[in-house]
Amino acid sequence: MMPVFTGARGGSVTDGPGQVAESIAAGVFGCLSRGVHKGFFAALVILAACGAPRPPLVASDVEITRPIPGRHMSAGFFVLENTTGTDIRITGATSSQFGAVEIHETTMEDGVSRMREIEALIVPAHGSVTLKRGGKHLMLMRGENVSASVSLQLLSDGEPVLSIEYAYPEENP
Ligand SMILES: [Cu+2]
Repeated sequence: MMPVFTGARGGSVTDGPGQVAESIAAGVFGCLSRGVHKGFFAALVILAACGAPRPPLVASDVEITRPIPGRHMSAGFFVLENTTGTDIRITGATSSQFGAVEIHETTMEDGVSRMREIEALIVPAHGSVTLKRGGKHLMLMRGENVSASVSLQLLSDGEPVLSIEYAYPEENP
């Protein structure tokens, strides 16, 4: 009885950790190599399987200006962080509260501030991009029912990759 028990126990102890380490390594490698390519939902599933605590894209310091009266136009500023090992390309955004959302960049040309639409916003692997006044920003046009909050979805090649919810701060009379 003793030799059998010891043998079985010894075998499981020596094999166990190696297999676990291998499957963790495979899972992490899967996260890094496949996370973004297959789209947001696949990335979520893979990351969840790995036990990774953070989503692929994180938005912080969100500010959306109040629509300009009569023009129904707002600008969106925030920091976008990419927690994955693959660049993420933001190609647009949608919001049910706006007729159109474009990605813009403000530049100075001969001392004059101009803004133009840009094709995509690249959030570099393990890096971030900052949308700010005088730089890249979201332009939200033809706003309706934009009094208390704004809800928008960032798209990567047509697929939603991040929802942003923004509540306007209370206005002090
Ligand atoms: Cu603009």
